[in-house]
Formats: sequence, structure tokens, C-alpha cells
Amino acid sequence: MLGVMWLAIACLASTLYMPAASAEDGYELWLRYRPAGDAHVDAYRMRASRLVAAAATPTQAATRAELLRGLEGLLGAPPPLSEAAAEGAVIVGTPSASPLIARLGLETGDLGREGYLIRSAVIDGHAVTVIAANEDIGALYGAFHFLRLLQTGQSIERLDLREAPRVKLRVLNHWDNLDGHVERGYAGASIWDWHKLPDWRDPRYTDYARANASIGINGTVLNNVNADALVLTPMYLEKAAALADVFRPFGVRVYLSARFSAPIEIGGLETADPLDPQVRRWWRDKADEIYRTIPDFGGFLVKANSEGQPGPQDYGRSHADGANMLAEALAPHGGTVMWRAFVYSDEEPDDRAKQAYNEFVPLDGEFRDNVLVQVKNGAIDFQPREPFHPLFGAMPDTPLMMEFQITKEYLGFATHLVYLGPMYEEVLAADTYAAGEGSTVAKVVDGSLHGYAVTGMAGVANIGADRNWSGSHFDQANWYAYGRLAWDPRLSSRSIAEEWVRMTFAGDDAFVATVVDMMMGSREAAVDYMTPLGLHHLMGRDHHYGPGPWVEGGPRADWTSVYYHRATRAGIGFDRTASGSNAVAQYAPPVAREFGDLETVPEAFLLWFHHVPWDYRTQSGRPLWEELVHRYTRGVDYVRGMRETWNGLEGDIDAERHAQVAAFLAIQEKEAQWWRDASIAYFQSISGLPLPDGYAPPPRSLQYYQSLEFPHAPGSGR
Ligand code: BDP
Repeated sequence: MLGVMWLAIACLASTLYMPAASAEDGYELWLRYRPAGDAHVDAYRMRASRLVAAAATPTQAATRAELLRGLEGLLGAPPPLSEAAAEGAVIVGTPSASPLIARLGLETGDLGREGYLIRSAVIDGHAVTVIAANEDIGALYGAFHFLRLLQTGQSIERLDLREAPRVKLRVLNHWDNLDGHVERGYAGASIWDWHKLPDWRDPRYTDYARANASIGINGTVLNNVNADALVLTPMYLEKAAALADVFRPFGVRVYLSARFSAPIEIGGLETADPLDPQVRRWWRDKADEIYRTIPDFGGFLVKANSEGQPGPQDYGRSHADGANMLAEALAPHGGTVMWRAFVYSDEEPDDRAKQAYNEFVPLDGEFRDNVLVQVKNGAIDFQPREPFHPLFGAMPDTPLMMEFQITKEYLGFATHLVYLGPMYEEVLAADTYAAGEGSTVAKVVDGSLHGYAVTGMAGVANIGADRNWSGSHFDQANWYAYGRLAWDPRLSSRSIAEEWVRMTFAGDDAFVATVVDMMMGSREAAVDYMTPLGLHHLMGRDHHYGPGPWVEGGPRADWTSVYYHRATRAGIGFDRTASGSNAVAQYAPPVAREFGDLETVPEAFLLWFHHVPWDYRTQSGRPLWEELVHRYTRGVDYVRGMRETWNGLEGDIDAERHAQVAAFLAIQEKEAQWWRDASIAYFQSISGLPLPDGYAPPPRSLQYYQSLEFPHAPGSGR
């Protein structure tokens, strides 16, 4: 009877429900929970269901609320809560909190703290779906997975899924300053309203935590790696504690970037020497204070002796000395130090690509157990394409964590549609050969190659106060893909894109295939129109907006473009073979041979590792100069194609989001064209070669492109 009544309410409610094509602003991300389509028979079966979910702890309450919200949205009305099994019921929880789950005697040993299983079962003669975990947080992750099955139109019959994260620390790095400016942020100001914290807890913080939990992110570093020591003062610790309170039910722990010289700046000491007893004591006291305020504080992220930041080398000490001092302070509380390997010296004349390796490999094995060394995916700096960082595979006795950039500092800011999943996947799938063939970067990062006790992945966040969180609708996919890959670095970026499109836009198969195809080629297109064939670091100075292959001079050579492309009348490219900087020698021998030999180097890395003449014959048969022009042009063509494709999808989704994406694609086309034209004009001025037949000449002079200035481009460091 109750079931029938509920069915009637559900039908009524679903007719009142907003149609899918109503205005949307992107705030709901991939958690929109719009009604499942008529064809979705399984979902309709759920209408006769109950929800069995405890709410005795904050995480249980969050789990129950999410399932109610999700099922209400997807099915038209929330399922009634129940304590007993009923036909079609969803039963979520842990054996200790749920008598029904305990009765099943499920094998959950391998799920760990955060894993879960989702299984179709029969209880008291009723077919039910069980979401079970050892701990509340696993059940929450399982609930999100179950909702994802419904959102993506998958069958919920005969379920038998087991999931546990392959990486332990799955962390966002916010490069947010305390004044609200986000370094390399293109989605507005910081979402942290430091001024109103701790008293005003913006509901958005809860939605932030929900979104992160839905993809398994379990930590967040609140402030910029170029850190302000103030964040470690009592006033800011209280603010951070308020955020930690909001995030806790969702399994998201708070971390802070620590400024190495904080003992001087806020502690009144004369030195920050990591071997000085007073300095060590200061950090121990500081850690104790932090844990009194934030009992589950995650730990510190540190950028030291890099780009002017203070660090242990200021006192003649090593990175290990510095990291270990902080690790010792955090250890009694279970905290972790994430020590960045993004270092390159002020004076060092050596190839910048080699410096992190040279600095850190000799320290392998010298770090305390609670230190992870955080390594960017490539050896330079988040370029559109870089070969994997040679540190991966080279430090078997030190847990290395991956640092990806989600915000698109070098990939067109928020307006370029560039899906980063393929880039992350390409790096994770790269073979380091550290322990023979198959020693992928993913296996380094998930710890399976070297048996790391602790593992991690960091993503430099693309989140800001913009209503759509990420500055554009498609940039949400990069946050999503990062989280999914941090959970399981072996996932395919295509399947991630598919689920994201279904949840974010619409589930029609043809629509999904079209949009996913468009996304999958978008990163290669950006490589083409910005830095084809292994070129890198050619963006405008400082702000990195638009082309600047002519950038030279200034404080240091490795902040210029000419340092990286080395173009002359005779040829182009950075010789990193034995005849040049010999950076290739930092890779395991099979990789070094592959990259170091012109016969075998993947063309995508040609000019990263080799200096070749302009008439060098590329794989297509075209001479290098023509191949460059061809690729620049191909990149612009791809963007034009994306525009056409997207315009053809009008009406398939809500007009509001469709229009913004269309407008941004128009900006992208304009800027891709600018990149192509300015780059060709510049390299032509160096090579002195005529434009190959069939290619349009740049419409403006090189001087024109060089004269453009953008003093207020967003996201600059300051
Ligand atoms: C570069 C950014 C700079 C960051 C630095 C870092 O341009 O703003 O501070 O990396 O990662 O990509 O520390």
C-alpha cells in the first residue's frame, strides 16, 4: 500500500519536475541528479524501493542525505526510509552500524578504510542492493558510486562491485592567497572567504566537500605553495579549523602550505635552520598547537628553495634535513609532509630540466617515513606536453607523489576547451623501465613498483568563486578526471569523460559520443596550436597568456622562451642528448636510448630532446619547417571543428550552458589562430624560410604580435 502511494507521489512529482533543458549555471557540477530517462527501466524499478541508511554519525548523515537527494532527483521523489529490507531497497552502511549488513557476513577485509562493495543480494526474500564498507567513509564513497551508476544509465541488476582506492592521499592543492587572489586561478577569487571565517561557513564549502567526496578526493591544501606564514598563526588556524569541520564528514582532511621561514616571521626566532634545536622545538610546538585546533590535520605542503622561497639550503642544509624536521614535528600526530621537488637553483647554469633529479636522487632513502616527495608530471613546468619526469622510477626508497596541474596555466586558461584526462593518462601510462618493462609511472605513484608504504597524488585546483566553480563548464571535467585518476591511476580518460558527460550534460548516446570525441582530441589540438613537436615554455612572460616565443632577457635565462626553443637560422630544438645537456641520461637506459636517438624518439618529443635543422625530414615526409606550420594550422582547424560540432548540439542541452560553451569556443578559435599566426611569424623570422604552399600567411606583422601586452591577465603570481 505504502509502495503504491509512493509510486503515485513519485509520478506526480516527476511531472512537476523541471525539464532537463531548463536554465543551468553549472553550480551543481556532475551531481545534478536530473530525472532518469524513460528508457531507464532499472531506475524505475527503484521506485518501489526503500532506503535503509543510518544517520548516527556526521558521515552517515551525509551519506543518507546524498542518497535521498540523488534518488529524489533521479526518480522523482525520495524513497521512504526504513529499517527493514523491502523489495528494491537500497541498504547502505557498515557491518557495525547496520544489522542487516552484518547479517550478510560479507567479506570486506580487502576494502580497507575507504573501500566499499556494491552488491545485489536477497534479504528476507527481498531483492535489495547493498552498499557496504568497513568505515562510514567507504559507505559514502559507495553511495556516490551507486548514484553514478544511475546517473550514467547503467544496470543496477546483479551488481557485484568492489572498489578501494589505489592511492592513499588524493589531494587538491589550492594556490590561494590569504587576500583572495588565486595564483594561476581562472575561476574568479578564492572560494575561501578568510575574512568571514570562522563564523560564516558558506554552504558552498559543503558542496565543495560533497563534490570532492564524490570522486574520492580526501585532502585539500588550502593555501598557496608560495606561502604566507600568517596561515600558521592562531587566527588563521581557527579559520582553517572551521573549514576542516565542514569537510570532515566527507572524508576531506585539511593541509596547509608551510613557509619554511615561519619561525622567523611569526615565531620571532633569528633563524629557520632545520638543525637548530630552537627551530625544531618551534615546529614541534606549532604542530601540537595545530592538532589541538584541527585534530585530524593532514600535514604540510612545502615549496622550499625554489623560485625565491626560503628553505633549508639557505643554511647549507639539504631538502631531507628540512623535510625531516617538519616530519618529526608532525609524526606524533600522524601528519604527513609533502615536500615538493619543483626546485631549480638561481645560479645553476645547468639545463633546468635536470635540476630536480640532480638534487633529489642523492637523497633517496634519507627522508622520514611520513614524507612524500611531490613531483610535477614533467621536469619543466606543466607544459601542454612534457615527457614524464625522470624522478619517477629513480627513487625506489622515497615515496614519490604525482603533482598534476588541473588549472590551465599553460593550456588556455578557462576559455580553451582542453580536456586534460588524456594528458594525465599519457603520463601515468608512460614506462619508466625502472624495474624492467611495464614499470609505468602509475605503478610508481600507486606504490606497487617500489612497495611504497604511503602513496599520493596532488592536483593544483582549478576552483574559484565563479558560479560554475572552474571558470568554464568543460573545466569541471578536469577536476573530475583528476579525482577519478587519483582514486585509480589506471582508468581510461575516455571512460572518465563518458561518465562525466552523461552526468554533467545528458545521457543520449549520440550526444555523449560526439562530445567525448571532441574532448579526447582537444589536448592534442592545444599542443598543436601552442607548442607542437616537443616545443615548450613559449607562453607570454609571467602571465603565460598567449604566445611569446620571442621572450628573451630578464632576470634569468630559463624564464625565457629562447632558452627552450634555441631556434637559429640553422635549426630548432633543445639538444638534451649526450652532445647537449644530456638530460636523457636521467632516464633508465631503454628510455634514454629511445629519447636520445633521432631514429626512435617519439615525434611528440622531437624538439624537447633534439636540435634539428629546419629541413629535417619528419615522419610525414614533410621537412620540419613545413611540419611545424602544418601542425599549428591543424590545431586551429580542430578548434574550428569543435565549434561547428558544438553549434550542432544546440537544443540537446540547456541553452544557458550551451551558449557559454559556444562563446568560449569562439574565443578559443580566435586565440588558437593568434598562437598559430604569431608563432609562424616569429619562427619564420628566424628560419628565413618561405611559408610552405597552401598555408595562409599570418595576417599581421611579427612586431604587432610582439607589441601586445596584458598587464591585467588573470592569475599572475605576485
Ligand atoms: C609555476 C607557476 C608559479 C608557481 C610554480 C610552482 O607559474 O606560479 O608558483 O609553478 O609550482 O607553474 O611552485
